[in-house]
Amino acid sequence: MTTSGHPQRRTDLAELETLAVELAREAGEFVAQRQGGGFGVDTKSTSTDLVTDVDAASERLLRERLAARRPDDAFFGEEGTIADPGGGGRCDDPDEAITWVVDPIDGTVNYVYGIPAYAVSVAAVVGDPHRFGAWRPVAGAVAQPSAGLVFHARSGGGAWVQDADGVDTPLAPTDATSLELTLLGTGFAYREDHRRRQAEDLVEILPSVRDIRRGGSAALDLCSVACGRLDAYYERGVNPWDIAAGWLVVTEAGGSVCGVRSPRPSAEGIIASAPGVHDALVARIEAATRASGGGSGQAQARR
Ligand code: LIP
Repeated sequence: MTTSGHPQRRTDLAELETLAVELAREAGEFVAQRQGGGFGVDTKSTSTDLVTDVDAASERLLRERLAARRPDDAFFGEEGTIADPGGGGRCDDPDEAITWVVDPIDGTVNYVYGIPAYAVSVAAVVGDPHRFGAWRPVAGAVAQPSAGLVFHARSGGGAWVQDADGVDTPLAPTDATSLELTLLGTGFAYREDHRRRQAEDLVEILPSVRDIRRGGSAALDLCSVACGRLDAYYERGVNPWDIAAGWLVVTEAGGSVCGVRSPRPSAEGIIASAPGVHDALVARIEAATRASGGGSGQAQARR
């Protein structure tokens, strides 16, 4: 059993992981049943930043389940559900304060277009998830409903993918060591100025790697690095709900994760990769982003 060290409140990280798997799978099945059906679609930060009635309903479902099962924990959802029954005081101790950081549908544009590459991400984090650099995941799960899979991990417990029959298989990144042979996933923010700068970054990076893949879900891209479907992934302007669970799945699988010019993922972005290409990729991305004008200017909010 993986537990934190606090003598009074021994949080069982395995219990958090099991709960994350159960809820990610339930919410994943909930949204999959509704894809292709009639649902309302609205926009958020830009005309291309979509949210559906199903995103909101999935977040309500996850909030209800977690309020019942973990009533003292905080909640931070992409679609605006924020709860903090413990009254804040976020610290780095899993026994003091857990916040559930949730993306009820990651890859909403794919979901609306009927593309199967979307996910539900459920992560238990310590610290303050409203401030990049001030939090870290300790357990989490990413459901890929179209494949019946749930990727999951907890600190110190390794990373796994569970199939529709509940059978767990361990995850490992590729043994890539050459940047020129690196298959690199990426994504783009919604704001026009950020997208232009991100495209300028790619002009510098693309000639240095094998090829680029743009899947449309940060959570699935991170899990792809963890299981070797990608050698690496980076994206500028991500949000905590996009990456919280996938970040842990990568590191527990033996992959490497950092931010852009920071040791932890930040509003500037996230870089995740097989360990053999990490240093070369980080150097390449940081050189490219300096050439294109530095940071994506991301406040931690919808991009
Ligand atoms: C998505 C991210 C993806 C990014 C997309 C979108 P959403 O999250 O997971 O990496 O490139 O533009 O932001 O908005 O579907 O939850």
